[in-house]
Amino acid sequence: MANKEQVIKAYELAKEQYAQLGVDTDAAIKKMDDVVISLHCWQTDDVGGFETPDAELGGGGIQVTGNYPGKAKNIPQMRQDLEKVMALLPGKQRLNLHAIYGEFGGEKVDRNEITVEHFQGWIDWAKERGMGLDFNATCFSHPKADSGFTLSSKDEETRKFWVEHVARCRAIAAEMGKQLGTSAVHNTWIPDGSKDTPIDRNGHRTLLKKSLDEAMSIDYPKEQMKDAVESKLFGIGAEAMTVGSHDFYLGYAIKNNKLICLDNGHFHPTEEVGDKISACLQFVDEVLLHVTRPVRWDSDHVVTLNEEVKLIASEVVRNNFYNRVNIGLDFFDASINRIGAYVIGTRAAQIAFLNALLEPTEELIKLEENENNFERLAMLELLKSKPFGAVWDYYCLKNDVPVGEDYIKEIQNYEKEVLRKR
Ligand code: RNT
Ligand code: ZN
Repeated sequence: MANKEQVIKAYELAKEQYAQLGVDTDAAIKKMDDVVISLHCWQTDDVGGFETPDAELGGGGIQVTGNYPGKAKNIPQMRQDLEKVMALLPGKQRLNLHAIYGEFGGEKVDRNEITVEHFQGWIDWAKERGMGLDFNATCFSHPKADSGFTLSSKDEETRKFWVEHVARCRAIAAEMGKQLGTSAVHNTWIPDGSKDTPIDRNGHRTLLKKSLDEAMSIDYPKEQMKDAVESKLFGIGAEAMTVGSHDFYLGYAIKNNKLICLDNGHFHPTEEVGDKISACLQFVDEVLLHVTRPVRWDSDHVVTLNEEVKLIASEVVRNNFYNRVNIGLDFFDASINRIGAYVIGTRAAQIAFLNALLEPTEELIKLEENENNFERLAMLELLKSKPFGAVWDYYCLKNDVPVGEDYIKEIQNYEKEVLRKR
């Protein structure tokens, strides 16, 4: 168990060291209130959802690997897991739901039939906890997605089916935002693409644009819901062409003032999402982030504190983009304890933000403007060995959540007491 006095002592020393650089650690901790992370619900059960008791992720070019015991098998278990996760996280979270996680009461409710009543339980749950919700249409794991095309399908019945689904999901998101008093981001990601070289790229993109226009024909107040569209480079089984590419959606978002969703697993490995934030925000009001960890491809590994995530956090912090960047997570790992995956990944993202807040940004900009580029690089290197962990531990202590390695034991106990008994 972390020793409280030691954590405080270490923090006091760290505070002095950062003060010498002109960084106010107390202010950095305070600013963490503005860093609200939306927890993706789908790590609880490997993107299965509860349309049927044995629902599984299917198609769509995304994949879950692993069969670690203890996954949530129903909504009460899912809520229990999410409550455990949140009890181990400092700061405030939102919950990001997918449409397949409705409470369908054992009935067959198809995607073009869902309504807010299937999500009222979630809204009430979120309300009790003072949390916001975000939402996603689910355009995969469905027979009508098996052809590899949904909103961009040339089969009119299929296309209309998915238009109806997305339109309903937006209405549900608006109702969530209205009841909870905090705007829900509704994100549209579709798997559409082709394994081999297609001929009619243009035909499918024309249809996607038409479908988005139809699905988004109703305008909701932005205090209730905000639309995001998520691009992708390629998926498994859709290697040759993705209909909803970055160029496509960035264009769509700018033209229609929608949010562009940047998932850092969805670009060429040498591209950096951190670099895209300030580029996109010149032309759209807000962006949505899907923070993830691609390993060689869009593998959705648990987020860790790497250079990619640090740059993303720094770009938000340096530019005060807290109100323009919505932070969501997107990973699913079934090979390790799922609660552990959430806690590691969310804490890694939070650590990246706190780390970014402990930077003397104004000083660094001065160095840059004076072309003191040796000094700028030296400072960036020196910052890496500052006692950042002491500030993080103190932040956890202040939030009354496990400090340092203490969360490991908690998760082991939860596994023994709850997960292994499922
Ligand atoms: C898929 C997208 C998408 C999904 C979730 C489950 O490549 O990243 O965001 O991961 O909707
Ligand atoms: Zn994503």
